[in-house]
Amino acid sequence: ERKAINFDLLTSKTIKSKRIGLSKNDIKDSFLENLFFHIGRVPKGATIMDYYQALAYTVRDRVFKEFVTTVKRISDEDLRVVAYLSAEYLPGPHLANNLLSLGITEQTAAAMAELGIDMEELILQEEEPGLGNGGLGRLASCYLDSMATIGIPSIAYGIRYEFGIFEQHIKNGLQEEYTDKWLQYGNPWEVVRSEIGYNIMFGGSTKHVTDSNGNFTVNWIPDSKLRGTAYDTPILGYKGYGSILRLWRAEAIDTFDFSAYNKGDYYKAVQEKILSENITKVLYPNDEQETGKELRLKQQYFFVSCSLQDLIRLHLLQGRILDTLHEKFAIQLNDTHPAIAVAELMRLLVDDYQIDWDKSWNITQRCFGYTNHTLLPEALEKWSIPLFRRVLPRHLEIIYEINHRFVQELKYQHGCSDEQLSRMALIDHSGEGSIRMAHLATVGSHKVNGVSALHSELLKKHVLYDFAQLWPDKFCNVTNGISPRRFIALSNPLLTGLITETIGSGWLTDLKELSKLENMAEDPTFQNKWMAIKQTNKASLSDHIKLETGISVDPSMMFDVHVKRIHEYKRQHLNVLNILHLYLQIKKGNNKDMIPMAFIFAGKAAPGYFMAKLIIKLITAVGDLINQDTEVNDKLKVIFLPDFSVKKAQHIYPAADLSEQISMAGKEASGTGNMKLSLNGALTIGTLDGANVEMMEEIGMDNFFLFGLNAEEVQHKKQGNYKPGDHYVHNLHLREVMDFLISGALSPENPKLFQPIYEQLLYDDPYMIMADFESYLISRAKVYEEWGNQSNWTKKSIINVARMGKFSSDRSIQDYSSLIWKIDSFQNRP
Ligand code: KOT
Repeated sequence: ERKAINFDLLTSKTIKSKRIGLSKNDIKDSFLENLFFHIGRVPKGATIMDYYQALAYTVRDRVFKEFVTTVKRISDEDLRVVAYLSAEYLPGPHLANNLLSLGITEQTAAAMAELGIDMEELILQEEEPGLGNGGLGRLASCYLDSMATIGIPSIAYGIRYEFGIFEQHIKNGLQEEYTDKWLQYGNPWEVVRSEIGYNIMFGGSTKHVTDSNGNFTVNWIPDSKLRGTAYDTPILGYKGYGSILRLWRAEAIDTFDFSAYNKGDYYKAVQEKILSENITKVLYPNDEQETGKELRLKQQYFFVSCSLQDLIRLHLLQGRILDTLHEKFAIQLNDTHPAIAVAELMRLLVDDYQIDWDKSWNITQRCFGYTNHTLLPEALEKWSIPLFRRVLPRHLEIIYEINHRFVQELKYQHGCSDEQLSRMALIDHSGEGSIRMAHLATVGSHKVNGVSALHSELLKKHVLYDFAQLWPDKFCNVTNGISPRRFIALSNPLLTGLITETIGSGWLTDLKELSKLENMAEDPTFQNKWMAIKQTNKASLSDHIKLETGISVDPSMMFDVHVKRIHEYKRQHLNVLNILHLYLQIKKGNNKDMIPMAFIFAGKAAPGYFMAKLIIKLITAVGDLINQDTEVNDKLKVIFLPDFSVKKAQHIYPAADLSEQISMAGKEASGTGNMKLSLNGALTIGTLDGANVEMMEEIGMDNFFLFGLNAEEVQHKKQGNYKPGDHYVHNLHLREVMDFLISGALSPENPKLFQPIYEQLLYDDPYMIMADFESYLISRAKVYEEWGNQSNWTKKSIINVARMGKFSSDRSIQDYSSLIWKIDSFQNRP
């Protein structure tokens, strides 16, 4: 029994001013102290990286103060907490965000300036943690920002990948992948908690035993064990509360296998360490593509088991009993990547804590909520049963038992037919058999949500139809949102300044307040300021493009932006077909009134995704053709910015005039880039897909360039006899660009290079590019017309921003809190 230190001591005056004071001088003192005593440098020998680290530690102390204060409150008031489980996070660089949240950007810049240091230069040193593939990981980070801002008690769990998403280089127009060494200079934002670690078991077999008292228990005898250690990064909300990102790293339990070592087999002794550490070595770089790899299953189980063991420890630490776990924790599953948690919690409760099955199941179901992020069949996780049995034999038994009880219930309580049973079961018996993780997550949760109104409807209509029929109240929608702090305040300081000087600063935590800008939409002075800011942001991006690619882009061109993962359903190649169309028109001399346009692409392709990589090659080939041709290059530019990341995105969004959101309807669950671009004043050209639908509802048809088939029409056409070739025959423009695609002009050294794209579009066209081409061109014609009247365009840009209030991640988190978690924010508490 240790006596706790009086908490007030930690926030006493002396400590406050010395260690966590927010004045310019306090910050300067702390910075120097960190430079000398933490980094161990004198200014003469210090590198810019040392300076960055010294500042990062300075800021981290102040962030920790807020975090510790929040944790104390949660503990004292015994509050209910959200545990967010996600295999991916994309927080972006921390330094500038933490300065903003603490409200110390100005005094820190001044403190650095007094030392002759340019703070902006330090900010640029930071390597961002690329611990995710795209939208799903970034959403998790926006949600963490919002939970901390509003004051939803929370802890976010994930994997500390040693190598995050690969670094993308473009060589000869092709993507090359390099390892992301984000930890090579250390990570000043994290604290290792060596004492917080859990043993994780894999493989082996199970033994069912009845002890002398007649109690039945199951022993899992694994064939390997390793340890997960916690690495904590404090997350600070905007002028708000603290939260924590707790990431697990896999380690060997013993560094050496001593029996092997003693026999002289040094190599084998170290091998175990290497194998253990493999689990958290690298992020799988596939977005919405299931891999079925054993290591991936191990990653998922590893982080889920660590996280659940940690929650149980925290629960018991508060002096509670496990019967009340669901009252104190709302565990949210970010897609099915952590869905094994349903079986793992059952194992912990039933096997380790000897709670009976029914009670355990009740606790489990009440703990979990499941968010589905995609309807793409190739992304729905299934684990082959032989593989699963090899890695998690006890969990297979538990899943069989859950399945058995579920099927019985369906049969005898609900009178389901055999077809229904086989459609809904957790096990798919076809082939070698597999486990349907979306079904496990649905059955094991009390709420299931989609990420936009359309997506949630389609989820109930197709992928989880039978479940929605059975349990209509289990299903709900929470439309995605984005953090206005990161995606305007940090990314677009000029626009932030103008908005704040016009309507005050309340909008940063209550985005609906942007509606006050509506009054200004037609004010010529305001419009001029708005346009000037866009122009400055474009000039800055243009400099960046020149630096990265060597290509000059005139900032007076329209910046047409298409940035996101490269995927056929997102239809970057539809955009390219239009660019080729414009090119051919210029070549024919039909370019009198043509608006000069820069097409800006960025995004990574999964390393094994042939078509996506070919699309990158196509974009760069079109760029090579156009950018060098003096007959066209004052009218058109095509840019592919390599290595898209949160950092780079923050640079691109503020400079966009037009946002391309052109996925085939029914395929993009929500999209969040659409929101980021619109919030920065870009107008959208898009289909009725994902959150575009709701954006258009908010923004109004007149301020949105809509085109293409809707989800129902897509469905209908697919079921009918869709012949993409008909569009080729009937549309002259389409025929011209398709013919050009395989003319060899784009790839003289390999004339057949783009034939796979050509043939797929003409004979199969799964994403209905041919069907939507004409409509896309008609909508684009409206874009050009509107662009011609710059004052009108600017008015629409202002209206776009003014009506984006709904898409704050703060609103999304309020929705999760009231619909799913039943947790009050600190803001709503007495
Ligand atoms: C699925 C499997 C592996 C890795 C990622 C996914 C994934 C990503 N599933 N959905 N997403 C995207 O999630 C975003 C956040 O909800 C959505 O905005 C976007 O439409 C999804 O494609």
